[in-house]
This record gives sequence, C-alpha cells and structure tokens, in this order.
Amino acid sequence: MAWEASDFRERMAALRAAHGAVVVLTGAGISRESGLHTFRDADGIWASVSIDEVATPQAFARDPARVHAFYNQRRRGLLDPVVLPNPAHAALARLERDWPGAVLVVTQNIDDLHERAGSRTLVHMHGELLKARCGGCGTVIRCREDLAPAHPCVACGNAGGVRPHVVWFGEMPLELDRIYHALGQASLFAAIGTSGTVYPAAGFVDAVPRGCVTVEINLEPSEGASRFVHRIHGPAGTAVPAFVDALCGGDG
Ligand code: BJW
Repeated sequence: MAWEASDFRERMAALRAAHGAVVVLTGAGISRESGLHTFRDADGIWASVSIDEVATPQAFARDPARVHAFYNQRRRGLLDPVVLPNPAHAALARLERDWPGAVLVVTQNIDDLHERAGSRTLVHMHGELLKARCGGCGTVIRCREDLAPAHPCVACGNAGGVRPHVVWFGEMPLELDRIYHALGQASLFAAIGTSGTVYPAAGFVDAVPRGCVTVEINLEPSEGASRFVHRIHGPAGTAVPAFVDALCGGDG
C-alpha cells in the first residue's frame, strides 16, 4: 500500500511533528463491513428504492407513511445487535486519541457507529437516524422507536410534522460552517468509503489549502478519485487501520 512506502511515512511523521490538522470524510462504504448497505453499489439501497420515493422533502409531504416505513426499517436494522463498529471505525477513534493535532470526522452516514467506536469530534452532515425532528418547531429528540405520521411533537404538540432527523436531496447539510472552517485549516484530508457523487461532500477535496495531503480510501476508484493525491483501493476494515498506523507511526 502507498502508506507503507517510506516517503509517505516520512511525510506523515513531518505532519505529526507539526501537529497538522486532519479532516476525515466518511461515507456508507465504511459501515458496509458492519452489515449496513451502501447506496449506489449493485446491492445498495437505491437499487431497490427510488430516491424520489423516500429521500426528498417532496416525498415526505406526499407520502409520509412511506418515508417513515423506509427509515423505520433502517433504524431497526441499525439497532440489530449484530450491527457493530468495525476496525475502520475503531481506527478513526484511535486516530483522534493518538494524533497530536486536531482531528475532525465528518460523516455522511446517519448511523451511530463512529460514536460507538469512540469518535467524539464528529459531524453528522446528513443527520442521524436515531434522532427525530419536528418540522414545525425544529425540536430534535432522540428516537429509537418507529415513527408514524400521527406522531405528536413532544415540544409543540403538533402532529404530522415529526420527521427523521436526516438531510434529504435539496436540503442544506448540517454544520457546513464548521466543516469548511476545518477544511480550510487541514494539513491532511482523507475521504473513506464514499462514491463522491453527492455534493457538497464530493467537493470538500477542492476546499482544502494548497499543499494539504489528500487521500482516498475506497473499495474502488470513486467518481472524484483523480482529485486526490493518494488513492488506496481496498476494504475499509483493513485499509483504514493500516492508514492510521502509518499516520500515527505504528508498525502497520
Ligand atoms: C467501500 C466498501 C468497503 C463499499 N470499504 N469502501 C448538480 C451538481 C451538483 C450538485 C447538485 C446537482 N444537482 C443537485 C445537486 C445537489 C445534491 C446532489 O449532490 N445531487 C447529486 C446526486 C448530483 N445535493 C443535495 O441536495 C445536498 N444538499 C445541498 O446541496 O444543499 C445546497 C448546498 C449547495 C452548496 C453548498 C451547500 C449546500 C443534500 C444531499 C443529501 C443526501 N442525502 C442522502 C440520504 C439521506 C440520509 C440517508 O437516508 O441515509 O445521504 S443520499 C445518500 O448519498 C446519503 C449519503 O450520505 C449520500 C452519499 O453516499 P455515499 O456515502 O457516498 O454512499 P455510496 O453508496 O454512494 O458510496 C459508497 C462507496 O463505498 C462506493 O464507492 C463503494 O465502492 C464503497 N465501498 N464497500 C470501502 N467495504
């Protein structure tokens, strides 16, 4: 792998000595080995469900029961005891503990596997499956149960507006100011397990300063692979621990 090369390790040692800031973007591929589906692979979610049916505000307005059913099923899947963080999630939590500079994990995933693995400095830019939000008053609550259209908001009492706390197409992703601020300071940017098709996340690699080391880790070249300096193609569960070893000066 590229990061077993001595020049990559030397570059990482220099970044470590300088306490360089790290931003890691993750996508559905990092949770695949935990048993969760990706979106755009052959067996992915969009192969069996249409985006227009479940992942736009218009879909929710048209048929909230259908959209709730889709997210209820995914929430139950996430809460299945067999779904656990894998070595890639654990490695990123270790990076946050061991790296001497700032580390921000920005995930497009709505699962909670990064938190369960121990990541603490984390942005869920596309929301969280284990939360619900009132479309009327904006109150966000924890949610481990099924939702239904008649579900009343605990804060304002209105029924009908409670929705999954997720970002659908056409909606603004969350905490973008914080993300772009971190990208603007990054010495290292890594994108892991994302197809690079959904914006603005797909454009983050272009928002880092000149000289920032950029790394793609994905099962196969993503749509934006050519925009990264280093490209590692393999399963996240083995590639990410090796990458973190190289960053932190471990034996790999
Ligand atoms: C492995 C692996 C293993 C497998 N190891 N790897 C035209 C141009 C530009 C933009 C637009 C445009 N028209 C419309 C837009 C905007 C639109 C957009 O990007 N559309 C594109 C489709 C063109 N974006 C939006 O609407 C966003 N909002 C927005 O833009 O607001 C305005 C704005 C503009 C500018 C600045 C700021 C704001 C909102 C996007 C919301 C996305 N929502 C979803 C669903 C909701 C959450 C949920 O239900 O889970 O989020 S869609 C879905 O895609 C989900 C994901 O987070 C997202 C990204 O998918 P991801 O993670 O990349 O998964 P996959 O399946 O695509 O890829 C997985 C990869 O892993 C693959 O490559 C595999 O090979 C790999 N893999 N196993 C390593 N073991």
